[in-house]
Amino acid sequence: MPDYRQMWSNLGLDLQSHDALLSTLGSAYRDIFLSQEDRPEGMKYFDFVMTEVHGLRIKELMDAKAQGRIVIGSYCVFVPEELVLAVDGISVGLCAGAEFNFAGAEEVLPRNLCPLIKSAFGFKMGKVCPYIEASDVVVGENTCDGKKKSYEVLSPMVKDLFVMDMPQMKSEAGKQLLKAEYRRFAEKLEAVSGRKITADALRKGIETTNAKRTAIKRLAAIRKADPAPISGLDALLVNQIFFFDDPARFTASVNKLCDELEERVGKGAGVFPKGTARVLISGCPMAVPNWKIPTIVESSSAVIVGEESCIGERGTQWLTDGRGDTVEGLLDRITERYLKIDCAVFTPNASRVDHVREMVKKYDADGVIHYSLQFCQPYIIESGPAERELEKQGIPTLRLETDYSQEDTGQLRTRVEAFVERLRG
Ligand code: BJ8
Repeated sequence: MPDYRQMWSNLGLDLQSHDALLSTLGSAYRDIFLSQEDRPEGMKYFDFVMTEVHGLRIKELMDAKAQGRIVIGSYCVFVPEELVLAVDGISVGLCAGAEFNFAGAEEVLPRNLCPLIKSAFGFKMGKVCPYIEASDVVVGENTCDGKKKSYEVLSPMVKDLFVMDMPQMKSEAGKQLLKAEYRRFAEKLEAVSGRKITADALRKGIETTNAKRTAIKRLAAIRKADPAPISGLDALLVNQIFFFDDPARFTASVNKLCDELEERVGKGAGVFPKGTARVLISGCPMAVPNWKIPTIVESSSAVIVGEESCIGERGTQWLTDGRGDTVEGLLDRITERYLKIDCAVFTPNASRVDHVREMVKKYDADGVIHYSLQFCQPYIIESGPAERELEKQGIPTLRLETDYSQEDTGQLRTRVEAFVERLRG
C-alpha cells in the first residue's frame, strides 16, 4: 500500500482538513451510491475509482510526472483533451462540486457568486484538492463573468494559470478567435511538455477522446430502455469520472458496463419498475460530488434518463472529425467540434433548447427539470424562455435554482415530488 499521506503532504495538502473531507465524502458516497439496490456489477469499477480518487489516481499522476509527463487541470469542457493527449499529457477536471471552505473563498470573492466557482477557491485555499496541486498548468477560460474575473484572483495562487479567451457568439469571427486560442494553447502545451505536436500525435489524441465519448454515448443510448437498466445517479457518476480517470481504462470500463446493461435490457430487467416517471435534467454542470438533485429525484419515485449538461450530453455528444494530414487542418476540426457546444454563455443559444427537446424524445422522458446554480446568470436567464418553450410543446418543465448546501433539501423535495405527481398524471 503506497504511503498516500506522505504523497498528500508532499503536494502541500492540509492533512487534517483533507481527512475530514474524505470522511464526509466517503459517508455521503456510501449513503447515496452503495445503498442502491440491484446495481450493475460494472459499477464496482467506478466505486473503486471513487475510493481511490485521492489515492491511487493521484499516485498514477505523480508517477507519470516523474516520467516527464505533464498534468493539465481545467474547469470547463471547452479545454480540448485532444491537444493535451497530443503532447502525452494528462487532462484532469478540478474539484468544484462541494461546499468546502466557503468562508475562505468569501475572503477573496463576493458572497453572491456561483457555488461552483466558490467551491474551486474553497478547495484550493483549504489545500484539499490534490488535482490542482498536481497540475503543471491550470487552464481558465473566459466563459461566464464569474469565472473570467475569478481567474484574475486565482492567478497568484497557482503555479501556472493559462487563460483562454472565448467567443460569445458562434460567428465566423468567433470561430477564428476560438481557433487562435486553441493554437495558443497548443503552443503552451508544447512549451511546458517540451514535445512538438505532430499531426499523428494529434490524430491519436482525437481517437482516444472520441473513443471515450463514444462509450459514453453508448451508455446514454441504453438509458432509453424502460425499465431503466441503470439509475441516473450511477450514470452521472460515470460522467463525472470521465474527467479524471485514465482515458483508455475508462473507455474499456464504460463499454464493459454497457455490455452488462444491454444484457439487462434484453431480459427486461431494470433498477426502477417499468413505467416509473422519467426525468431529463438540463442546466448547469454537476461536478463531483454534487449529487443533491439526482438524489432527491430518484428517491421521489422518478428516474433520471439523461443529462443535458456539460457533465453529460452537452459535453460528450459531438465527436471530433479526425481526418486530416496537418496540425492546422486538425485544429480546424477541433475548433468546429467545440464550437457546437451549446453553453449558455453564447448568445443567441437556441440550439440548446432544440437539443433538450431532442433528448426528451430520444430518451422518452416525461418531463424536464431545469437545474441552475444560484447566481449563475447565463443558465438562470435561459431557464425562463426554455421552460416556456418546452411547456408550449407539451413538455412539463420544473425550474430549480439551488446551491451546494443541504439547507433547501426539504423544500426541493416538496417541489420535485409535486412535479413527479404531475408527470404521473
Ligand atoms: S461549457 S456550462 S463547463 S462554462 S455554473 S461557473 S456558467 S456561473 S460551469 Fe460551464 Fe464551460 Fe459553459 Fe460547460 Fe459560470 Fe454558471 Fe457558475 Fe458555470
